[in-house]
Amino acid sequence: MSQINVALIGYAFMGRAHSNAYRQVSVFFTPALTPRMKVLCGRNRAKVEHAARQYGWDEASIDWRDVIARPDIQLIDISTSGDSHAEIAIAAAEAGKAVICEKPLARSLAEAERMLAAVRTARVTNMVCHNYRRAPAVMLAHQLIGEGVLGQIRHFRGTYLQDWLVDPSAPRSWRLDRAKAGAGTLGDIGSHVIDLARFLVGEITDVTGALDTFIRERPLPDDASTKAPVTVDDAAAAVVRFANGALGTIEATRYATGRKNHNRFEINGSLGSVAFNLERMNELELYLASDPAAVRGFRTILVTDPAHPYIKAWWPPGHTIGWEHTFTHTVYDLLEAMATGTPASPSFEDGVATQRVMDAIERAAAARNWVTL
Ligand code: SOE
Repeated sequence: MSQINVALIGYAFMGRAHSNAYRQVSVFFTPALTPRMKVLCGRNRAKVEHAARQYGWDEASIDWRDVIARPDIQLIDISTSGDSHAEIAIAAAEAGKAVICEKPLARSLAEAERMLAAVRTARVTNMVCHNYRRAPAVMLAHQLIGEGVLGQIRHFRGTYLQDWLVDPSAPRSWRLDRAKAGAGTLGDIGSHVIDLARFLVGEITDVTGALDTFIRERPLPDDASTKAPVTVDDAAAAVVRFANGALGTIEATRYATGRKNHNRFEINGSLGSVAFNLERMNELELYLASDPAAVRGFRTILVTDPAHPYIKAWWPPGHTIGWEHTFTHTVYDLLEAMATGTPASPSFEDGVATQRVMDAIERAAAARNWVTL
């Protein structure tokens, strides 16, 4: 088993989640490549040094360009705010490094396309971190749909509901600034729903939608007495058509009072349906029209059996797993892709496809019409 050196840029929420994944992956899985947690990189020296010690990285750095230039680094992980994704990813690709980038891939479709061009030219492994593909219950839904168990897919109904902006005094973080984030709720969590829709049902061909910003100014994070404008959407709703004829709805909001991380989808096919909710992520609901009438109904599968995707590596049946495991699965699959030279998924190409749907929803919302992709 050979080793690769990883550099992670960004040490906040996602940096911590990714660090945990690199630490766990070889403890539970046997990846063909073992990741060495070599360098953690961030802008604030004291904070990044502290985080490096706490998360278990060998070194800390405050200059991502230095890190990318190092010949001993093979994988660059971008867990920064959206405004630096493109610059870092393009530099990493040009230096011949494999890249994994947090979602949404970029702030705009044009930026995402430049990132895709860079990884294509450099022929480096590339991945966008849409970790929910790798919840075992989601992967199981993907398998069932692939095997035709649900028949012809007619509906995708995806909602990602959070409520952390209900309070008007919640700070205007970078996620609410278009210059830094690109899009608001549509990009931050709507992109996950779009990725799941594409993963589970297929390509989206037409969209219409509406966006809204309910609270237009908020206090700055480090100066509560100063308010700054919110320049992104707070909520997004879209109706979409898929190439295979399915009809879908996508809703994302940070104003769903009481909903914390309610990433839920339901898919209805001619032979059955599945439903998943991240807040009960060890379960998949399945309905099969072929069941005997007397017992027909949605059943809840506890997706913790060794027969289920990824579960063999963890605990005995019924010993549930959590949100952070989706990142470990993502890193495991990325390492396997690097080892075998096969494309990682979702790739930057998928990231661009998702970005194209987001862009179309924004255009449809602005023009109040349908947009064909
Ligand atoms: C915040 O809305 C956030 O952390 C997103 O940025 C993540 O992608 C999502 O998985 C959970 O919510």
